[in-house]
Amino acid sequence: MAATRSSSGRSAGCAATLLAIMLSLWTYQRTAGDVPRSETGTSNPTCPGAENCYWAHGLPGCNDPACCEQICSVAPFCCSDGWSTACSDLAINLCKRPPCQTACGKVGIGCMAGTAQHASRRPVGRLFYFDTPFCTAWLIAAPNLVLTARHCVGSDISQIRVEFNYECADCDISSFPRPTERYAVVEVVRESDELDYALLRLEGDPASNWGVAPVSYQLPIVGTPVYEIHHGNGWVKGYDEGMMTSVDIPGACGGGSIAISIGVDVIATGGASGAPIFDAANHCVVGLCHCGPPCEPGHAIPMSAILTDLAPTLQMIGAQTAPCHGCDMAGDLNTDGVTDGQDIATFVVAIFGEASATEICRGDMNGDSMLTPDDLEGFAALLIGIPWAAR
Ligand SMILES: [Ca+2]
Ligand SMILES: [Ca+2]
Repeated sequence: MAATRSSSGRSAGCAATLLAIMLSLWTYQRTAGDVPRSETGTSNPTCPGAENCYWAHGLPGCNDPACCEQICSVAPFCCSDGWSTACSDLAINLCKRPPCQTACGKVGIGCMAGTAQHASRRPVGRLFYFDTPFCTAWLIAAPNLVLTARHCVGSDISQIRVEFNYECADCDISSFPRPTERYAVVEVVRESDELDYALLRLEGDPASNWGVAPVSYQLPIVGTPVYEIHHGNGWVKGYDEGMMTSVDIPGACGGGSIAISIGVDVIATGGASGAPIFDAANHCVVGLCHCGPPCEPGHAIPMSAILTDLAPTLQMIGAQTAPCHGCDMAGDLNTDGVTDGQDIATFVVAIFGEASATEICRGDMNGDSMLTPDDLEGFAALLIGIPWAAR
């Protein structure tokens, strides 16, 4: 979601960056003197600490020994008083971050491999402005339409790119992200300040490879379990889950023109703006990440409002969004409305290949949120008409 929109948050970030540059210059001058570390006596007994270096947690030190030493040598209060936002900003700027580290301590999407949540990730990309990762965007209609937050769209659209596949295959933060594909934005099709969204057209046909996310016209009720797939901090694709906590009218985060937003206790942080919020029951997008404080619960714009506003435009340009099939048709993997023998081939392909979220939620007969050969027994029972109540 958005970085906090308050001016104090923004100026604090700038000040931290300036401080980081000054401190790194100072560190460079110090190390240029070639004094061996063992003779300086600066090794800090607090390092390593218990918590991560890249976000504030209030405990002294952080868990990467080299990074902890480095930061506390230039900012001793990080090891004495506690790891504040100033310390995590320094770490982000000065330390060598593990390539598969995700923002705010959230789960990397690779940790979800095999689940329907993981299958929802492919249409989600990161948005660049002048080669800086800035926000999250996702494919909403074939062949090339993406949705993001309006406040993510800079004035020079020739400098906007959307990159897919910046994610890690598993939970190992020291591994390396997958190869990516980047697409230029060629047109802003429609945008709204009131609903903080922008519909962008990319070059080419990215949807043929990355798919599109199904969208829901329903306003979810408070308490609905949701999850978010995001590029918080502009880092590798992360995952966060929670629930819808409120319906807010008018908008949150000081956005006076915002018509409606929903509260969600999934993260709001810089870079996650524009991320899709999925309904955990049917894996359809119900919200667009809008604003909130760093690494804290925030606010989303409901897709029901965005789609109502977008419908005439989509109709005019002949773009079709993916309908929200949900999980209500158990066994109907080819989504033709009936569960019969024609679903067998799709079922087998989905088990042994990469299943879509719809395929997983319709084929997961034993209720473990995964599609595996263990689900075949329940599927067979369904086909021959034996009641199956495992999920
Ligand atoms: Ca079927
Ligand atoms: Ca299963």
